[in-house]
Amino acid sequence: MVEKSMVLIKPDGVERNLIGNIISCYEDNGLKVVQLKLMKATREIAEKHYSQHKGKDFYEELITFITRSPLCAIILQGEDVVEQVRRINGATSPDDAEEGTIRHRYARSKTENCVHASDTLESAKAEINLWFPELG
Ligand code: 3AN
Repeated sequence: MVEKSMVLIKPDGVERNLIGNIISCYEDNGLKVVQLKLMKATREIAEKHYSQHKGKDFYEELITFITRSPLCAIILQGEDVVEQVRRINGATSPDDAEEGTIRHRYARSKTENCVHASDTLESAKAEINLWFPELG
C-alpha cells in the first residue's frame, strides 16, 4: 500500500550540508518527497515530538540538539514507506547501523544521528499533523 511517513533531517545533517545526500538515499529507493520545509523547531514542538522520552537521561540533550539550528521536515510517500525508511536510516546508534544506511554513513552519536523517521503508520499520521499543521 502507498503510504506516507515523516522524516526529519536533524540539525546536524543540515549543518553538515547533508540534505541532498540524505534525500538521494530515499529517492534512489523509489520514495517520493511530497512535502519539504526547512524550519527551526521550537521547544514546544520538540517536547511534543519526543514526549515518549520525557524523563530519560538523554531527554534534555535531545531537546537542546533538535532545537539548536534549522532542520528539514519531509513527508515521503511510497510502498511500505515506514518500514523502508527505517531500513534506509539504520539503527539509532552509528555503532549498530548496518553498512550502507544513512546513520552508518553519517551519524556521529545516538543523539547526532542525522535523521528521524516515524516508527509506525499511526505515529506517521500524528507526526505529519505536528510538523505540517498547515496541511490539516
Ligand atoms: P529512532 O530514532 O532510531 O527510532 P528512538 O525513537 O528510540 O530512535 O529514539 C529517538 C531519538 O532519541 C533517537 N533518534 C536519538 O536521537 C535519541 N536517543 C535514543 N536513545 C538514546 C540514547 N541512549 N542516548 C542518546 N540519545 C538517544
